[in-house]
Amino acid sequence: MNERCFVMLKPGAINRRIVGEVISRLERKGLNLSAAKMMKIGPELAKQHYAEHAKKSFFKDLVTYVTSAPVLAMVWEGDNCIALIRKLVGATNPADAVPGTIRGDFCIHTGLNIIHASDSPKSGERECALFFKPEEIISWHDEYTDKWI
Ligand code: IDP
Ligand code: MG
Repeated sequence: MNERCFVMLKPGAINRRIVGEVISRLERKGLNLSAAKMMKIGPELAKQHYAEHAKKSFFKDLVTYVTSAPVLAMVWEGDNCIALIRKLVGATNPADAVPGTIRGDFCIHTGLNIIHASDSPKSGERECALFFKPEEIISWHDEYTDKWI
């Protein structure tokens, strides 16, 4: 179980009081939460995090949105967890996100889609390292439940 996914609940998730609901979905899947912190991120970190989108038309609005209010930054772990989490999160555009997915159930606008999740193991490692010090990520196992998940 060494794949790590960086998940960030964007300001809308905090503001709308659905943090518990979203975390609950990832927990019920059987994934392990190994780091979490509330952060008010600044433009530097936001730009680094979304560097791949620097030239896109929505970049400025995206940085403004994620720096506008607190976010919840998290690391989740589990076998194949990036693909599993992306499936639970749903398509980027809420209009394409299937009901039952997080974006399918809680979002209307692409630019306000409430949750970020890494899209590959490589970006997972990069993003976890950007937001957390190594000692802040507490990987854990439970012999009893691991056997059943
Ligand atoms: P992802 O979050 O599903 O990985 P990306 O393409 O990596 O999607 O885009 C990062 C974020 O940028 C999206 O979650 C969304 O908030 C925002 N975004 C992407 N495309 C658009 C767009 O066409 N208009 C407005 N915002 C966008
Ligand atoms: Mg992305």
